[in-house]
Amino acid sequence: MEDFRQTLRVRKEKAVLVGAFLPGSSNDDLMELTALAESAGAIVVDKLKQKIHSPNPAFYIGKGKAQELALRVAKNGADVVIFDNDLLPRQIRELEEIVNVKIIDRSELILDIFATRAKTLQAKLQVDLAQLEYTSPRLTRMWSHLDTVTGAAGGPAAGAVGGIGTRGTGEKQLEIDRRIAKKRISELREKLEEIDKRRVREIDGRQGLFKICIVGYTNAGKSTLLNALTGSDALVEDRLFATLDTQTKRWVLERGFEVLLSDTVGFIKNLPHHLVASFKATLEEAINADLLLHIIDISNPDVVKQIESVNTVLKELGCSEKQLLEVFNKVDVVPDISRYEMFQTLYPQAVSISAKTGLGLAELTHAVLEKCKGSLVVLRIKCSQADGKIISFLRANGKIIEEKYDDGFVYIEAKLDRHQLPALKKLNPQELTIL
Ligand SMILES: Nc1nc2c(ncn2[C@@H]2O[C@H](COP(=O)(O)OP(=O)(O)OP(=O)(O)O)[C@@H](O)[C@H]2O)c(=O)[nH]1
Ligand SMILES: [Mg+2]
Repeated sequence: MEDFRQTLRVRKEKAVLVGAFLPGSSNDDLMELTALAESAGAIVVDKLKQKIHSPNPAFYIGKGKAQELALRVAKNGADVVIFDNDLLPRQIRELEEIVNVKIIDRSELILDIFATRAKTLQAKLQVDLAQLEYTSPRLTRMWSHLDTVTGAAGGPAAGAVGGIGTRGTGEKQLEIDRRIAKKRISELREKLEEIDKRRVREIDGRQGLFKICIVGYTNAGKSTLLNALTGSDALVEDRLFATLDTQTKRWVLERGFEVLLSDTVGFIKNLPHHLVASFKATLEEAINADLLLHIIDISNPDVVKQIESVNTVLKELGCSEKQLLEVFNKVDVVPDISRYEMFQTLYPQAVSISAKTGLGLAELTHAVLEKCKGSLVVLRIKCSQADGKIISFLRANGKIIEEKYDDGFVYIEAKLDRHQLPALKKLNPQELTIL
């Protein structure tokens, strides 16, 4: 049998999409899969759908449908078939035998997109790890895949992989593959742990400021909002998973009141399990945030499912108890006003904005300020007049209510975010009373 799965990349390849719908699952025209395939660079040439009662163990879809698929692939001169469903390695093999081109499932496609978008070393390592864990049992030969791993992340395993890769196939080869994969997986885990430790230190260093994290379905407008609120230039694109690396910026809510705002990787329904696991560090901003802004693309017909998926991922991350503010974005292009009004009734607290036009951003800032202020404390402090650090800390991070000078000392009454207390205490004021 020919080996199609030497690389799972789909860039510039002609793709036929397949969706099998089980009872109860929505028959959704494969819109999201189309967007995903295009995001990965493929050209969609045909789509095939089938309602099934249960997946066929050999082909997932029915045998007759698999034969029809083979004909349509041949007719379109397609290079790849992309399934909306996650397939077992056996199903991939059997389908490839009938269809004669590479078969990829939804998780592999998402992993492929992540692999192309990863920019920082951490994101690259995370994608490599997820790909190795998910994909390696599915490859008949792994060299080209391991080559991409090596190309992306580098590392000492590089030479060894290249050498062995030239030695031909067979059972023995498969065993060697598995050993290499296992070794590489543990190397990647170690490297990620190192980076993780460094990140924890960085995050500690920023302790004190109120932390807000933008979460939401991919393409909801998270990066656009970060840019609009902080004047930064995060990448904005009309494609799924434009952002893979977290960016954190300072956001001045009002004079003297600054918070940290982070943009994160977008969520998607049925996010491959391995990806959630390996992206936990990237999503640390969400895990550590004091407030989550859940950006919802209210113009999207699939908005209900998107909200559910985001809530599911937040739950998996242990964030379901966090303070959260829903933000309806893209109100400038809402297609159906009555539907939008229904959502407003369902989420009475939600703030409506257009990150693109700036509509509603003042209201959003106000709503966020209210949430932050809920955590303000009033405190009285005594410190030496010569101690400029404490005074400037309070001026920069809090609101000074009263300031008196007496006998070489300063007595200050100020409002400060509760989360900034540890940072203030580190500056060793002579007396600190919380009122
Ligand atoms: N009409 C309209 N388009 C918007 C609005 N906000 C964002 N967009 C567009 O939506 C697309 C996605 O925006 P991004 O900011 O990249 O979305 P994201 O949530 O960061 O997406 P990922 O990083 O891919 O998860 C871009 O084409 C934006 O121009 C809005 O308020 N109105
Ligand atoms: Mg983004």
